[in-house]
Amino acid sequence: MASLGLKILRSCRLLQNGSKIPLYCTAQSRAFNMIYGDLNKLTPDVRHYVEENAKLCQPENIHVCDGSEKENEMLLYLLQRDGLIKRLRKYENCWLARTDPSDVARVESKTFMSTYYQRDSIPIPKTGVQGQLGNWIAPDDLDSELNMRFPGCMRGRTMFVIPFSMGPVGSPLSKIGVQLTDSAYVVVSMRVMTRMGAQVLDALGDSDFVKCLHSVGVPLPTSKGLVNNWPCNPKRTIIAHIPETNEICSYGSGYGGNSLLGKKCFSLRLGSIMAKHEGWLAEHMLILGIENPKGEKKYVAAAFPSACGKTNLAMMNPSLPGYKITCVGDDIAWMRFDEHGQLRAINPEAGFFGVAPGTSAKTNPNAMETIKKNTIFTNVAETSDGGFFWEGLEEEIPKFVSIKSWLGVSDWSPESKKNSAHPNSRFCTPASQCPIMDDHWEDPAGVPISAIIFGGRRPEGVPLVYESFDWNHGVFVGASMRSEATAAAEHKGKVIMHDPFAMRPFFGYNFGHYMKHWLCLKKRPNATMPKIFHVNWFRKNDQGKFIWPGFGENARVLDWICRRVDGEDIAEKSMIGYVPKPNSLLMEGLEGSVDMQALFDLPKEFWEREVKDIRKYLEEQVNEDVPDEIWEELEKLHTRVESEKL
Ligand code: GTP
Ligand code: SPV
Ligand code: MN
Repeated sequence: MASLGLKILRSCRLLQNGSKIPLYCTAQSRAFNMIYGDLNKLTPDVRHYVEENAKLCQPENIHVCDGSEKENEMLLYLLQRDGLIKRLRKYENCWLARTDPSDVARVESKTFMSTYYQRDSIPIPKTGVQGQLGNWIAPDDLDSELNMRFPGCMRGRTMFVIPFSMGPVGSPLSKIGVQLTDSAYVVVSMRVMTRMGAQVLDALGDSDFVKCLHSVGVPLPTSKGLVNNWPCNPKRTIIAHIPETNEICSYGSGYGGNSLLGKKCFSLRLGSIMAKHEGWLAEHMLILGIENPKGEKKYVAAAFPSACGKTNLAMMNPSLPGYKITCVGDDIAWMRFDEHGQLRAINPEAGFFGVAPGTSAKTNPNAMETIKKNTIFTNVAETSDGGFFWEGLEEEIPKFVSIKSWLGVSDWSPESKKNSAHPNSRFCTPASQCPIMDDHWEDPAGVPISAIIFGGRRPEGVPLVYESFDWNHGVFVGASMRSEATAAAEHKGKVIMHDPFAMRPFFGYNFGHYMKHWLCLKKRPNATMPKIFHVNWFRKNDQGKFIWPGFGENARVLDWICRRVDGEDIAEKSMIGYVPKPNSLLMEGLEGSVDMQALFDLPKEFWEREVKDIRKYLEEQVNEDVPDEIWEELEKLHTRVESEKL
C-alpha cells in the first residue's frame, strides 16, 4: 500500500505541471459511490483530481457540493445527528461546535512549504540557530510523509468536493480552488468563508485551480474514542504546501486555518508566491473605508498579527462624531496596482472567522449584529437559554442563566479559574450580514488603498502611531514588527515575538525575497505609493493597564493618518518616524483622560535595545537574504537613536 499513494500523488503532480507523461496509477479501479452531485459535471482536470484522490483516500462516498441552501441544511442535520454541532436556539440558524481540546489552533510547527531548493521557501539561518520563518520539507520527504497518511484515510467517510472562489466569482483578481475534505464541518464553514458551489465550476472553465486535499485523519471504523465526537489526529497532523503544482495537503486537524484551506494556506502562503510572480501582494491585512464629516473617503489596509485587532478595527463604530467606517475585509487583502498606478485591494474571503472572546456590544457592536444568524461558533461557552457566552460578555447576558464552558463544565462561573471559552474560540459568519459592509466590498476591481498600517501588541516603548519617512523605511517598519504572542497558534506565554508584516506564520516563500519584492514595487513606472504607518493600541502603564482606550477611539488615529495622506502639516520628526504634533490628534468627545506623554514617550534605552534585537533577528534568521536597503534603514535608525539626547 505504501508505494501506491506515492505513485498517485506523484502522477497528479506531473500532470499538473503540464507534462504529457501518462498517468501511472496502479490503484484498483472501482465505481465511486456518488451520493450527491455528478462527476460528469466537473471539468476534466477537476474530475481527474477528484478521482485520483478518491482512489488514494478510499472514501465510502463522494459528494460534489453545489453550495445550495438545501445541501447546507442536510449537512447541518448530519453534523447535529453525529453530535458535532448543536443548535443555539436563541438565534436564527446558529450552531455551536466543540472540538477535541487538542485541536484548537493553527499548528505552525507542523506546517511546511515544499520546494526543491530549501532557500526558495525559507532563509537559511545562521549556523546553530533554529529558524523561525517557516518550515521547509524536501519533496521526496514530503511524498513519504503524505504516503504514510493519505492512503485509505477517508475510509468509511464521505469525500466532499468543494469548488470555491477566493474573491468575487469571475473577477480578474480572483482565484479558484477545489478542496476535497472528509469533514462536513469544513464544508459548512467553507460555504461561509468563500464563494462556493456550482457557479465556481462554470467560472473555472479550463483554467488552473489550486488543489486542496484535506482529511481529519480518522478512517472508520476507529478504535480511538473521539472527544466531543470531533475527529482529528493531532499526533500525525501535517499541513503541506507544494507551490510548484499549487497543491495543499492537510491532514489531522479539522479547525481553522489548518482545515479551511482557502484562508491561510491558499490566500496567503500560495497566494504570496503567485503575487510575487505576477507583481502583486497577498497580505494578512484588513481593509476598511473611512469617511470624514466633509464626505471625503479613503481606504486603508492594516496588518496586525493574529488576534491583535484586525476584525475589531475593520468593523469599528468610530467614536469621532460625523465619521463613518465601512468594512471591506478583516483578515486578508489581495492588492495590485491598476493601469493608472493606483494600488487596489480585494478581500478574497466572503466571511469572517473572528476571535470570539473580547467581542461585545461595547467593543464591536457590528460583529455582535453580524453573528446573530447563520453563524457557526466553535469552542465558545453556551448559556442555559440557548445563547453563546465568552469572556467579555459578562454584562450582556440575562441574570439567571447558567453557563456551560467550552470544555463542557456546567455551572461555570466567573470565579472559576479556567476560561469559559477557549481564547482562540471563533465565530464563522457571512460578511454580507455585517451592517457596515462597504458598498464596494465585492467590487471586482477592488478599492483604492491610500495607506498601509502595521501594528502589534507592544506593551512598552512603541507609540500610539508614527509614520515612516518613505517607502523603504516603511518596508523596514513592516520587517521589524514585533508583537506579544497570542492564542491563535500553539505559542505559550506572553513573549514578544518578531512577526514581520504579521506574516511570519504565512510566508509562502523566503522572507528575504519577500522584502525584496516589497522594495521593488516602487520601481513601477507610474505607481503612486501609499504612505506607511505603524500603530500600537496596546501600550501599558506602570500599573499594567492599557493607556489608550482602543476600539472605536482608534478612529482618531485613522483620521490623523488620512490627514497625513492629504499632506496636512500635523507631524514632526522623531528618531523612529513622523509622530503627531502636539494636539494634532482629534480628541473631541474622548471619555476620560489619556496620558499622552506616556503614550508617545520614546525611551532611548528601549529603542537602543530594539535596534539591537532587530539586528540580531535579521542576522540570525534572515542571514544572507536581508536586502541591502533593509540594512541601510537599520543603520539610519541606529544613528538617529544614538544621536537622541537622553
Ligand atoms: P485573527 O483573526 O487571528 O487574524 O485576529 P484579528 O487581528 O482579527 O484580532 P481581533 O480583532 O479578533 O482581536 C483580538 C483580540 O484583541 C480581541 O480579544 C479584542 O477584544 C482585542 N482588541 C482588538 N482591538 C483592540 C483595541 O483597540 N484595544 C484593546 N485593548 N484590545 C483590542
Ligand atoms: C489567524 O490565526 O490569523 C486567523 C485564524 O485568522 S486561522 O484561520 O485559524 O488562521
Ligand atoms: Mn488572521
